[in-house]
Amino acid sequence: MPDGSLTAKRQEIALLRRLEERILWLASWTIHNANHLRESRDGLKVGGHQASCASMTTLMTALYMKALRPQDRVAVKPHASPVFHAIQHLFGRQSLDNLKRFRSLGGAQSYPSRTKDIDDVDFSTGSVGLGVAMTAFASLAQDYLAARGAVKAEGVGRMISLLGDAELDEGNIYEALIEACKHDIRNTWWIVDYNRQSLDATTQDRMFTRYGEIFEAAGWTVETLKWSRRQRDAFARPGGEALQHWIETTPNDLYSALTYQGGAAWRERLNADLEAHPETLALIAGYKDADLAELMTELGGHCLETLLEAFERAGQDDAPRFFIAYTVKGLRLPFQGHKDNHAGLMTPTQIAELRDRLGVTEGQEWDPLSGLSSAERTALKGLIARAPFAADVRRSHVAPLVATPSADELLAAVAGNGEQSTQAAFGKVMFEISRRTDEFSGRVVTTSPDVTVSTNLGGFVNRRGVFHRRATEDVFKRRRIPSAQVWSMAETGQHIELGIAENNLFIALAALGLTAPLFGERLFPVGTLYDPFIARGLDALNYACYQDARFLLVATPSGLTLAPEGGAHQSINAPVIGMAQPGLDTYEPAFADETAVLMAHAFERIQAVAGASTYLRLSTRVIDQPQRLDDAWRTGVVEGAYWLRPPAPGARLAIVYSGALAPEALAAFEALSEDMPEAGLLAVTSSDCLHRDWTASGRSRWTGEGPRTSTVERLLADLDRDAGLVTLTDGSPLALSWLGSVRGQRVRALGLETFGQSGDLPDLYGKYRLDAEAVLDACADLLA
Ligand SMILES: Cc1ncc(C[n+]2csc(CCOP(=O)(O)OP(=O)(O)O)c2C)c(N)n1
Ligand SMILES: [Mg+2]
Repeated sequence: MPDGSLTAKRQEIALLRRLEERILWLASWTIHNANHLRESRDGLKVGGHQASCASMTTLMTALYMKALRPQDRVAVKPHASPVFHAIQHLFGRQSLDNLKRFRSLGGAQSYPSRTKDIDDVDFSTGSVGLGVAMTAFASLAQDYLAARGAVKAEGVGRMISLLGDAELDEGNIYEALIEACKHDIRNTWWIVDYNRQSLDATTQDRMFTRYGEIFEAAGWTVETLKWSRRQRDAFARPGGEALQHWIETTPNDLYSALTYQGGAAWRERLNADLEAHPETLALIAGYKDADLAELMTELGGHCLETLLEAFERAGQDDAPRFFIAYTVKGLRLPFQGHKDNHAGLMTPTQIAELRDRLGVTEGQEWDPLSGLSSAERTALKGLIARAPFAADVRRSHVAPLVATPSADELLAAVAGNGEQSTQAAFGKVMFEISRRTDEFSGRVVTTSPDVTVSTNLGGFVNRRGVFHRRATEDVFKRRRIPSAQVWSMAETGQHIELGIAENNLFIALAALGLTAPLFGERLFPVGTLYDPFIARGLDALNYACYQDARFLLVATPSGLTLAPEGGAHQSINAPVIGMAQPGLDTYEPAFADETAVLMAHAFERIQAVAGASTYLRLSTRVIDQPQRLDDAWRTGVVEGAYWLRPPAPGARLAIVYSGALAPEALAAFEALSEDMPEAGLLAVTSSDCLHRDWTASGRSRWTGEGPRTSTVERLLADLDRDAGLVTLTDGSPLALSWLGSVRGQRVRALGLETFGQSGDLPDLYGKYRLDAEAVLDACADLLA
């Protein structure tokens, strides 16, 4: 390299270092302000993680100021949020006011949030491990779109996760790694802030080198960034080798303790341990205490030069990359390396000391460039402006609306009376979609964790194929072996087959459900799984909803109705999980036509501005379908309930049911109507929507929005004020028992409160008191 460019490079690194110090400062000060300066009204600790931020500032400076391009997307380590906000502030994308209000209402969020932050967060983070997996599935979603020409080659971005080393304990990372390997994903970087400290303690040495081996085994390129330029230079000097060996073999906890104690402690220990190496002792003697401490602690992840070179190398190809960047938690802060530093906050004296050390002017703490010469200010501003990531490019997109099929069109797919199950109806609608030639059907993407066939997605997949970057033929088909499933794989396929890791299903839905804002291309993701196994991926489901990803989730089969499959597969709490999950509308239809109407509704909700995702809880139970006399039920199905048999005015009893137990409710109703012809039978398709609408109508009365009557208030007003309600659901009775609160009517709630077991329906419904007889007993009890 000619001297001129070498000098220019060194100058740039020096400038970047200055900038990095100011990012460290701004993040630290933002946290300090929230905890020590801003008025506290509740006495609660505000928090923020100064040590975790300091561990990552060099990494993030190198990334955001040099390596990142506008099309790249990042999931930031949750507790490095202040660093992210500080950097976006430098880019002019985060307001000073929001930094001042960090962790207060409307201010910068504690952990980066797509929906709550204004500074262009790509992926929300918070629950450690999920953001990591999210980048792998975002990469898969990008591959899917790229294969369709919807993302152009030059627009393909890197999906980057910045993670803490303790985050590597989260099993979901390895589930995602396996899936990523199967799908041969590219353009993914996982960058570990390897400070060897978790929340509680220093981490175990036993995993040392293992992580790299795990990722190499999965086909990733591993970049271990252990040493800084300064260290490599020192190790190259006489006696340096023994010093390097000493660091390499020193346990994490001792290294951390000495990092905390500083130069004199380093010297004492090194002199004792390296007694037999006179050259090394001489080398050490050449350093002043402060310089020695710096030499020992400025690891690869704190060396801009090392990081920039590594990112440059990685940019040469699209192989997935795992960076192990050695760092020190809290580097340059008074609690650096201390095992208890996770939630540590600098005192006012300590932050003043840091301010002076970094040359920030007292009283101008919010000016990130205060105290610098005007030449330096200009140079730093130029550096920020030249960052590729600073380009004024639209990064958040609004995808054009796509015409979705009407309820009538989907109803046609399930027409025909006779007996049907809701799960089969779902399969028929999906099959109908697979036959359509419209834009919508081309944008539907299905996915399932190894239960594609058993959840009735097979028909869709046969026609639309399985997506894979590498095309493969269905060998069974080629060899003419009869099979109902044709599974040829190609880039054109519209089904993403996942292994049995339900957590991955939800992360995949999160990524596929965000393609509109991330890539400007709307997909209509439909994911299926067995209802009880929603619990397996619950945090990931919450994560998907928290980011406002949009999808249709079909969980089937459900409840005790799964009969012979037994207690391990019979879901109980799923309806309540669905009700309590924001961003997800939970429905449990009983009939095929209800299922079709709800699917049309779900597709509309996917792209509505104030829409949501939908969860359909379905069943394999084949039941008689109702004769419809008019279309009034259709609105009710979407709103959450309708009278399958309307009560006479002032009726003193109603049976209320959800889902697969409709025949038992009907049988009880018919038996009852001999004595009580005025009773009603209420079909509840969504206790979730009913409940939300009911609380909203209550609020509207006392917030002065003007009175409005909710659907459930209107429906129950058809009954006598003192009427009794018998509710019946194949799950926790809690899902419907609240109905008694609407008008103060008495309730007997039937449902599952103990684990189920194998059996046939008559036996199980009898034993668990879900049959018509149980309903009639409950009615009698109410009327007594
Ligand atoms: C799923 C989940 N469990 C627990 C936590 C609480 N928590 C936040 S950070 C953290 C560990 C931090 O260690 P590391 O990932 O190494 O980050 P560092 O602060 O050391 O950079 C824990 C346990 C969380 N955010 N998410
Ligand atoms: Mg750590």
